[in-house]
This record gives sequence, C-alpha cells and structure tokens, in this order.
Amino acid sequence: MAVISQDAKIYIAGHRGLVGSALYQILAQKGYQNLIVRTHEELDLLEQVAVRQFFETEHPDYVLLAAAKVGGIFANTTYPANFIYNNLQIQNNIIDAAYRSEAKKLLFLGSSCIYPKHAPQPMKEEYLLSGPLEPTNEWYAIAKIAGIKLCQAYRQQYNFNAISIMPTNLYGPGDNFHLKHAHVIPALMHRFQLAKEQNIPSVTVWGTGNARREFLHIEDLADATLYLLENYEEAEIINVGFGEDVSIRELAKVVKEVVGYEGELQFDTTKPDGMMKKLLDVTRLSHMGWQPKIPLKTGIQSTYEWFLANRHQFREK
Ligand code: GFB
Repeated sequence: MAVISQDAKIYIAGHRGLVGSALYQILAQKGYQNLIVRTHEELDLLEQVAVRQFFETEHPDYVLLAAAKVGGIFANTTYPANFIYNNLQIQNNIIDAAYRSEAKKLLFLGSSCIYPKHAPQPMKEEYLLSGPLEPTNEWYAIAKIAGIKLCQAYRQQYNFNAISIMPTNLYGPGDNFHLKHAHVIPALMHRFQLAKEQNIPSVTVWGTGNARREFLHIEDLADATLYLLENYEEAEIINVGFGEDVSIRELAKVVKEVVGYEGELQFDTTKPDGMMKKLLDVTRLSHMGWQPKIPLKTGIQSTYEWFLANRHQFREK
C-alpha cells in the first residue's frame, strides 16, 4: 500500500471537533508537517462555491472528512433538519471538490448508526441497507449512508480513491459536554460532577439502562483512521469498533465511580433507549492487524481529567 510522504498535504475537515482534533494530533505526532485546516469562520463547508475555491487553491493530496453535525440521541431527534441537511451538504461539497481538485485519496467517516435497527449483532459491514433504521437517528444515518454511496459512486465512475470507515460510539478528551445535546458519556460525566458539587442526592439517566453500546476512545479511533488511510483502498465500508459493549446501567456506574459521585441513579424510562444493542463486528479490521488499546475505564478517567482541566472553555453546543 502507498506510504504517505511526511510532506503530503493533508486537509482535515472538522479539525475542531472530537474526531478532527484527535486526527490533527496524531498526524502531527507522527511527523506529518503539511496539515491544512480551516475554522468555520474561514471556510463555511455548507457553501459549495467557497469549498470548491478552497480545494482549487490548496489542492490537498489527502482529505480526512471529519466535519459533521453530530450529537446524542436528544439532539438527533430535536434537530432532524440540521442533521440531514448539514451532513449531506458538507459531504457533497467536500467529496466532489476533492475529486475535482485531484486529491489522491479521501477518507469519509460514517457511523455505526447506518445499520438497521434490527440488524443481527454484532453488525457486519454487509448489513448496510438490509432493513429499516432506528428512528431516533435516521436523519443522521440517511446522510451518512448517502456519503458512503457518494464515495462508492465516485470510485466506480471516476476511479476516485475514496474510502468510508464506520466508527462505533466515540468518546474522549475534546468531546461536547452539553447536558442535553451531548452523547451519553460526556453528558453523564457533567451531570454527576454538578450533582457531586451541589450535593444532589440522585442523578437521572435516560432510558431503561438496558440499552447496550460499544465505546471507542478517540485516540484509538485516530490511530485506526491513520492505519486505514495508509492501508485500506476498497469500495466497501469497514467497521472501527472496540469489540465489546456495556449496558447503559453498567456504563453509568463506571462514570459515577470515576467522578466520585456517591448519590443514587434514577432511570427515566420516558426517555428513549434508541437501539437496544449496537455492537460492530470488527473481524475485518482485526484481521488486517489493528486492535484498540484503551480500556473503557481508563479512557473515561482520562476524559474526566480533560473535562476538569477544560471545564470553563469546552464547547457547549
Ligand atoms: O450517546 P447516545 O445519545 O447515543 O445515547 P446513541 C446512548 C444511550 O445512552 C441511549 C442513553 O440509550 C440513551 O438513552 N442515555 C442515558 C443518555 N442518559 C443519557 C444522557 O444523559 N445523554 C444521552 N445522550 N444519552 C447516537 C446517535 O445514538 O449515537 C448519533 O443519535 C450517533 O446519531 C451516535 O450515531 C454515535 O447511540 O443512542
């Protein structure tokens, strides 16, 4: 597989997000010196003309498409239009502009929510489009499926080297800790911390606690992404997961323990569970030789340290 030269021009779209910032860090650590980024103020990825101009001027060799409108189960169901429109628009603009400006390769990040609600578990890559989606995140999932298909269509018609990788639920330093809009780990961490500080006797966890999720630390995801950028060139999607799942009840106990909150957990069953189980089959990636390194509790501990150190400036949206 082609080795990427250390001075290759690599554009990271979404470099301020959880995924993009971890990708920036790992590439910089590994000695890549020509990393291109733009803030939202400098380049609005929803604007096709601006995106085309940027690619025509910069001509990146490699494109990591980590820009997306993301959020937890509540944000997905509250802002369906933003989740479908923004994601479609961003990926349409970037994938097409990268092809036109003759990028050598583009890597698109999807999500495990592209798989059907009742897919057999663990979920293999071939289950894509084999059944109806989970309603709580179908808007986001439809956009991500369109992104996968766009990559495959550009590969088929134009021979454009676009690959799509499907991460499981992610967490780690740099996450969004919004109490309502965030994903479960940062939302619960923030809620436990406030309850600890304010001596609140119980904390509410959404859903029954029986839903199961697989969590991958963002540094593992960044490592896998770089590995796949260097070693994967197929049209077919590839899963990136941890390989094990936990119930939300078990997860909440771990987060509670790490935060050091001593009150009770209360489960609000009026809130949705979403998919009851969402675990990726990672056979293909592990056969290629990649394995995650960060156990859940260790990852939650380092996330908590980051949360405490950055509490007064982290993204709330
Ligand atoms: O993290 P989360 O929103 O992701 O929720 P999804 C995971 C589970 O945690 C659900 C429960 O069963 C929630 O009901 N949960 C418990 C909570 N307490 C909380 C809380 O305070 N906040 C949140 N957010 N959840 C997302 C999709 O679904 O997964 C996205 O909506 C994306 O589109 C992402 O695909 C990976 O796994 O349910």
